[in-house]
Amino acid sequence: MSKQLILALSKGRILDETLPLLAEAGITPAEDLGASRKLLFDTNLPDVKLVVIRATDVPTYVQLGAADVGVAGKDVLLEHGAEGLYEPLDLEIAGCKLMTAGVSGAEPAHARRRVATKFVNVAKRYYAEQGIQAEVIKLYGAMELAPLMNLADEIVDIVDTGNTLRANGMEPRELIAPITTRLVVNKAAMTMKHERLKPLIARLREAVEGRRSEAPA
Ligand code: PRT
Ligand code: MG
Repeated sequence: MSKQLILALSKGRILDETLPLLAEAGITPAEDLGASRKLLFDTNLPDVKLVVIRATDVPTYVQLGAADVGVAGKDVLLEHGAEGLYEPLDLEIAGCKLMTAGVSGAEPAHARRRVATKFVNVAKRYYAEQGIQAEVIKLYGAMELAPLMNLADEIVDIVDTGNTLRANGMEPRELIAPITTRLVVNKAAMTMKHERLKPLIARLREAVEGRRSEAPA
Protein backbone atom coordinates (compact mmCIF):
# COMPACT_ATOMS: atom_id res chain seq x y z
CA MET A 1 0.00 0.00 0.00
CA SER A 2 1.41 3.41 -0.95
CA LYS A 3 2.21 5.85 1.81
CA GLN A 4 0.23 8.53 0.03
CA LEU A 5 -3.22 9.44 1.34
CA ILE A 6 -6.07 9.88 -1.12
CA LEU A 7 -8.99 11.90 0.16
CA ALA A 8 -12.29 11.58 -1.79
CA LEU A 9 -14.52 14.66 -1.61
CA SER A 10 -18.21 14.87 -2.54
CA LYS A 11 -18.75 17.56 -5.15
CA GLY A 12 -21.70 19.93 -5.00
CA ARG A 13 -22.91 21.62 -1.85
CA ILE A 14 -20.86 19.39 0.47
CA LEU A 15 -17.65 20.42 -1.30
CA ASP A 16 -18.41 24.11 -0.70
CA GLU A 17 -18.58 23.42 3.04
CA THR A 18 -15.71 20.90 3.10
CA LEU A 19 -13.02 23.14 1.63
CA PRO A 20 -13.11 25.77 4.41
CA LEU A 21 -13.04 23.01 7.03
CA LEU A 22 -10.07 21.33 5.33
CA ALA A 23 -8.33 24.73 5.24
CA GLU A 24 -8.91 25.10 8.99
CA ALA A 25 -7.33 21.67 9.38
CA GLY A 26 -4.32 22.83 7.35
CA ILE A 27 -5.12 21.15 4.02
CA THR A 28 -5.52 23.27 0.90
CA PRO A 29 -5.70 22.21 -2.75
CA ALA A 30 -2.60 23.18 -4.76
CA GLU A 31 -4.88 24.78 -7.36
CA ASP A 32 -8.41 26.13 -7.68
CA LEU A 33 -10.71 23.08 -7.85
CA GLY A 34 -13.31 24.95 -9.88
CA ALA A 35 -10.88 26.32 -12.45
CA SER A 36 -10.07 23.09 -14.24
CA ARG A 37 -11.72 19.91 -15.39
CA LYS A 38 -9.24 17.83 -13.47
CA LEU A 39 -10.55 15.40 -10.85
CA LEU A 40 -7.30 14.56 -9.03
CA PHE A 41 -5.49 17.34 -7.19
CA ASP A 42 -2.29 17.83 -5.21
CA THR A 43 -2.49 19.64 -1.90
CA ASN A 44 -0.09 21.71 0.19
CA LEU A 45 0.81 18.44 1.96
CA PRO A 46 3.15 16.32 -0.17
CA ASP A 47 1.55 13.03 0.84
CA VAL A 48 -2.13 14.05 0.52
CA LYS A 49 -4.08 14.13 -2.77
CA LEU A 50 -7.75 14.96 -3.35
CA VAL A 51 -10.26 13.46 -5.75
CA VAL A 52 -13.55 15.29 -6.31
CA ILE A 53 -16.33 12.90 -7.30
CA ARG A 54 -20.09 12.45 -7.17
CA ALA A 55 -21.31 12.23 -3.58
CA THR A 56 -22.89 8.84 -4.23
CA ASP A 57 -19.56 7.43 -5.47
CA VAL A 58 -17.55 8.40 -2.37
CA PRO A 59 -18.47 5.33 -0.26
CA THR A 60 -17.52 3.04 -3.16
CA TYR A 61 -14.09 4.64 -3.61
CA VAL A 62 -13.32 4.36 0.09
CA GLN A 63 -14.79 0.89 0.56
CA LEU A 64 -12.70 -0.51 -2.29
CA GLY A 65 -9.58 1.33 -1.15
CA ALA A 66 -9.21 3.55 -4.23
CA ALA A 67 -9.37 6.39 -1.69
CA ASP A 68 -8.24 6.05 1.92
CA VAL A 69 -10.54 8.69 3.34
CA GLY A 70 -13.82 10.17 2.17
CA VAL A 71 -16.25 12.97 2.95
CA ALA A 72 -19.88 11.98 2.47
CA GLY A 73 -23.38 12.83 3.64
CA LYS A 74 -24.88 10.46 6.21
CA ASP A 75 -27.83 10.07 3.83
CA VAL A 76 -25.50 8.68 1.17
CA LEU A 77 -23.83 6.39 3.73
CA LEU A 78 -27.17 5.08 5.01
CA GLU A 79 -28.27 4.35 1.47
CA HIS A 80 -24.99 2.79 0.37
CA GLY A 81 -24.24 0.73 3.48
CA ALA A 82 -21.17 0.99 5.70
CA GLU A 83 -19.39 -2.29 5.06
CA GLY A 84 -15.62 -1.82 5.02
CA LEU A 85 -15.88 1.73 6.33
CA TYR A 86 -15.09 3.41 9.61
CA GLU A 87 -16.90 6.63 10.38
CA PRO A 88 -14.59 8.29 12.91
CA LEU A 89 -15.80 11.88 12.73
CA ASP A 90 -18.97 13.93 12.25
CA LEU A 91 -17.83 17.00 10.31
CA GLU A 92 -21.00 18.84 11.36
CA ILE A 93 -21.51 20.45 7.95
CA ALA A 94 -24.33 20.38 5.35
CA GLY A 95 -26.88 19.55 8.04
CA CYS A 96 -30.38 18.53 6.95
CA LYS A 97 -32.99 15.85 7.63
CA LEU A 98 -34.06 12.73 5.82
CA MET A 99 -37.86 12.75 5.99
CA THR A 100 -41.04 11.43 4.54
CA ALA A 101 -43.29 14.04 2.98
CA GLY A 102 -46.66 14.16 1.31
CA VAL A 103 -49.29 16.49 -0.12
CA SER A 104 -50.24 19.12 2.49
CA GLY A 105 -53.34 18.19 4.44
CA ALA A 106 -53.69 14.77 2.80
CA GLU A 107 -53.97 11.68 5.00
CA PRO A 108 -51.14 9.21 4.44
CA ALA A 109 -52.46 6.34 2.29
CA HIS A 110 -53.27 3.44 4.60
CA ALA A 111 -53.19 0.55 2.13
CA ARG A 112 -50.06 -0.12 0.14
CA ARG A 113 -48.22 3.19 0.12
CA ARG A 114 -46.41 4.25 -3.06
CA VAL A 115 -43.17 6.00 -2.13
CA ALA A 116 -40.95 7.84 -4.61
CA THR A 117 -37.32 8.40 -3.63
CA LYS A 118 -33.70 8.15 -4.62
CA PHE A 119 -33.07 6.57 -1.18
CA VAL A 120 -34.56 3.18 -2.05
CA ASN A 121 -32.73 1.15 0.61
CA VAL A 122 -33.38 3.69 3.36
CA ALA A 123 -37.06 3.88 2.43
CA LYS A 124 -37.57 0.10 2.28
CA ARG A 125 -35.91 -0.30 5.69
CA TYR A 126 -37.87 2.58 7.23
CA TYR A 127 -41.34 1.50 6.10
CA ALA A 128 -40.62 -2.12 7.02
CA GLU A 129 -39.63 -0.99 10.54
CA GLN A 130 -42.85 0.99 10.77
CA GLY A 131 -44.88 -2.04 9.66
CA ILE A 132 -46.16 -0.08 6.66
CA GLN A 133 -46.50 -1.84 3.33
CA ALA A 134 -44.72 0.27 0.75
CA GLU A 135 -44.01 0.08 -2.93
CA VAL A 136 -40.78 2.01 -3.37
CA ILE A 137 -40.30 3.74 -6.71
CA LYS A 138 -36.75 4.80 -7.63
CA LEU A 139 -36.35 8.34 -8.96
CA TYR A 140 -33.13 10.24 -9.67
CA GLY A 141 -34.39 13.74 -8.90
CA ALA A 142 -37.38 16.10 -8.46
CA MET A 143 -39.03 13.79 -5.94
CA GLU A 144 -41.38 16.68 -5.00
CA LEU A 145 -43.11 16.24 -8.32
CA ALA A 146 -44.13 12.62 -7.80
CA PRO A 147 -47.18 13.09 -5.49
CA LEU A 148 -48.43 16.05 -7.57
CA MET A 149 -48.35 13.86 -10.67
CA ASN A 150 -49.97 10.98 -8.77
CA LEU A 151 -46.90 8.82 -9.30
CA ALA A 152 -46.61 8.32 -5.52
CA ASP A 153 -48.46 8.95 -2.24
CA GLU A 154 -45.36 9.99 -0.38
CA ILE A 155 -41.70 10.77 -0.92
CA VAL A 156 -38.54 10.20 1.10
CA ASP A 157 -36.17 13.12 0.59
CA ILE A 158 -33.75 15.57 2.15
CA VAL A 159 -35.44 18.51 3.88
CA ASP A 160 -33.62 21.58 5.14
CA THR A 161 -35.83 24.67 5.41
CA GLY A 162 -38.88 22.88 3.96
CA ASN A 163 -39.24 25.61 1.31
CA THR A 164 -38.94 23.18 -1.59
CA LEU A 165 -41.75 21.03 -0.18
CA ARG A 166 -44.00 24.02 0.53
CA ALA A 167 -43.41 25.46 -2.94
CA ASN A 168 -44.83 22.21 -4.31
CA GLY A 169 -47.85 21.96 -2.02
CA MET A 170 -46.24 19.38 0.23
CA GLU A 171 -45.38 19.09 3.90
CA PRO A 172 -42.83 17.07 5.88
CA ARG A 173 -44.28 14.09 7.79
CA GLU A 174 -41.90 11.78 9.70
CA LEU A 175 -38.21 12.24 10.49
CA ILE A 176 -36.19 9.24 9.34
CA ALA A 177 -32.75 10.51 10.35
CA PRO A 178 -30.94 13.76 11.09
CA ILE A 179 -28.13 14.16 8.53
CA THR A 180 -24.68 15.71 8.60
CA THR A 181 -21.52 15.10 6.60
CA ARG A 182 -19.16 12.40 7.90
CA LEU A 183 -15.52 11.48 7.51
CA VAL A 184 -15.19 7.84 6.43
CA VAL A 185 -12.01 5.77 6.38
CA ASN A 186 -11.18 2.52 4.60
CA LYS A 187 -10.86 -0.16 7.27
CA ALA A 188 -7.65 -1.67 5.88
CA ALA A 189 -6.07 1.77 5.49
CA MET A 190 -6.95 2.58 9.09
CA THR A 191 -4.58 -0.22 10.11
CA MET A 192 -1.95 -0.03 7.36
CA LYS A 193 -1.68 3.77 7.23
CA HIS A 194 -2.53 4.49 10.83
CA GLU A 195 0.54 6.68 11.37
CA ARG A 196 -0.51 8.96 8.51
CA LEU A 197 -4.25 8.89 9.19
CA LYS A 198 -4.10 9.58 12.91
CA PRO A 199 -2.80 13.18 12.62
CA LEU A 200 -5.11 13.92 9.69
CA ILE A 201 -8.20 12.82 11.64
CA ALA A 202 -6.94 14.66 14.74
CA ARG A 203 -6.54 17.93 12.81
CA LEU A 204 -9.99 17.63 11.32
CA ARG A 205 -11.45 16.86 14.75
CA GLU A 206 -9.75 19.98 16.16
CA ALA A 207 -11.17 22.07 13.32
CA VAL A 208 -14.70 20.76 14.00
CA GLU A 209 -14.35 21.32 17.75
CA GLY A 210 -12.87 24.77 17.19
CA ARG A 211 -15.96 25.75 15.22
CA ARG A 212 -18.24 24.34 17.88
CA SER A 213 -16.63 26.39 20.61
CA GLU A 214 -16.96 29.54 18.48
CA ALA A 215 -20.60 28.92 17.58
CA PRO A 216 -23.05 31.19 19.43
CA ALA A 217 -24.74 29.38 22.32
O1 PRT B 1 -26.49 14.87 -6.14
P1 PRT B 1 -27.80 15.52 -6.48
O2 PRT B 1 -27.73 16.45 -7.64
O3 PRT B 1 -28.89 14.49 -6.60
O4 PRT B 1 -28.21 16.36 -5.15
P2 PRT B 1 -28.29 17.95 -4.92
O5 PRT B 1 -27.89 18.71 -6.12
O6 PRT B 1 -29.63 18.23 -4.28
O7 PRT B 1 -27.24 18.23 -3.77
P3 PRT B 1 -25.66 18.02 -3.77
O8 PRT B 1 -25.32 16.87 -4.62
O9 PRT B 1 -24.94 19.27 -4.03
O10 PRT B 1 -25.46 17.66 -2.20
C1 PRT B 1 -26.20 16.61 -1.65
C2 PRT B 1 -25.79 16.37 -0.21
O11 PRT B 1 -25.83 17.56 0.55
C3 PRT B 1 -26.77 15.41 0.42
O12 PRT B 1 -26.27 14.08 0.29
C4 PRT B 1 -26.87 15.88 1.87
O13 PRT B 1 -25.98 15.14 2.70
C5 PRT B 1 -26.44 17.34 1.83
N1 PRT B 1 -27.55 18.30 1.93
C6 PRT B 1 -27.69 19.23 2.91
C7 PRT B 1 -28.56 18.48 1.06
C8 PRT B 1 -29.34 19.54 1.55
N2 PRT B 1 -28.78 19.98 2.70
C9 PRT B 1 -30.52 19.95 0.81
N3 PRT B 1 -31.22 20.87 1.23
N4 PRT B 1 -28.89 17.84 -0.09
C10 PRT B 1 -29.96 18.23 -0.78
N5 PRT B 1 -30.78 19.26 -0.40
C11 PRT B 1 -31.91 19.56 -1.33
C12 PRT B 1 -33.08 18.58 -1.18
O14 PRT B 1 -32.88 17.46 -1.98
C13 PRT B 1 -34.28 19.40 -1.63
O15 PRT B 1 -34.39 19.44 -3.03
O16 PRT B 1 -32.46 20.83 -1.09
C14 PRT B 1 -33.89 20.77 -1.17
C15 PRT B 1 -34.51 20.96 0.20
O17 PRT B 1 -34.09 22.13 0.78
P4 PRT B 1 -35.16 23.03 1.55
O18 PRT B 1 -34.33 24.05 2.26
O19 PRT B 1 -36.03 23.63 0.49
O20 PRT B 1 -35.92 22.15 2.50
MG1 MG C 1 -26.66 18.29 -7.68
